[in-house]
Amino acid sequence: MGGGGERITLIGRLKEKLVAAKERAARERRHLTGGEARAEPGGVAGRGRLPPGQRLVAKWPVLDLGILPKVDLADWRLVIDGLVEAPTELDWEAFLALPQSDVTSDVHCVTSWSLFDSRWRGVATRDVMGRVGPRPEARFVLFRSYDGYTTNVPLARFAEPDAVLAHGWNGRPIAPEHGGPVRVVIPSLYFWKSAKWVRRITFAAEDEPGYWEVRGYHNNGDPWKEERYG
Ligand SMILES: Nc1nc2c(c(=O)[nH]1)N[C@H]1C(S)=C(S)[C@@H](COP(=O)(O)O)O[C@H]1N2
Ligand SMILES: [Mo]
Repeated sequence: MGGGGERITLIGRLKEKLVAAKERAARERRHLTGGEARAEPGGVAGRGRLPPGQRLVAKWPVLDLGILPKVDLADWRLVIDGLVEAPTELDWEAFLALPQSDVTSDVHCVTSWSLFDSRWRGVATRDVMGRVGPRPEARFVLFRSYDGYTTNVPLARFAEPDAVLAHGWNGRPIAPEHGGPVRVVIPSLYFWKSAKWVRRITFAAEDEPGYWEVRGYHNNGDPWKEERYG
């Protein structure tokens, strides 16, 4: 066997180890503190800006399944389907032709780091909804990504005004390892709910737990309620 094959096997094993470690953390309910949110200067009035059990980081960590899907802009497509009036497939040009928004928000990862003040540029999920027209029966939104990852959120979370399909971060294109060309950002939920390399968004009547949700993570994932593990 050539070196390439061995390398793939090694990466496969490292990936299995990483996933196993995260599943173990979920089983042992690690990172659960039950602590109080610390008051932060400049925080939302009446509550701290750092959710319970979180600590602030200065640099944005990379976390994923260890697969970096290569998505050329020429081949990139985003499918929006399910319970909508107008199922849509967007190429890169059509995506950029949608209204573009800039939203600043904080990131809270279940592994307990938080990052303040990311400036996201992209298409607000409300504008996506305006384009496809979800039917009244649609109550959940399911994401599928180019690396095979999946995750699920209630429609109400998807529809929040600061939720965005982002292609820019702090004035630059989102780096491939952080989910570029386009990732989901839903600031009110733990970051595992924000699918990187998103390729399909499906509106549904029924909920469908995603990759981490079936491996011990909480189905809701609200950092203010410390919904880390299910
Ligand atoms: N497509 C995809 N999206 C993903 C993941 C993944 O493995 N694949 N991991 C999730 C998890 S567990 C986290 S914490 C964040 C990490 O995003 P970051 O690497 O940009 O910090 O992405 C989330 N979105
Ligand atoms: Mo994560």
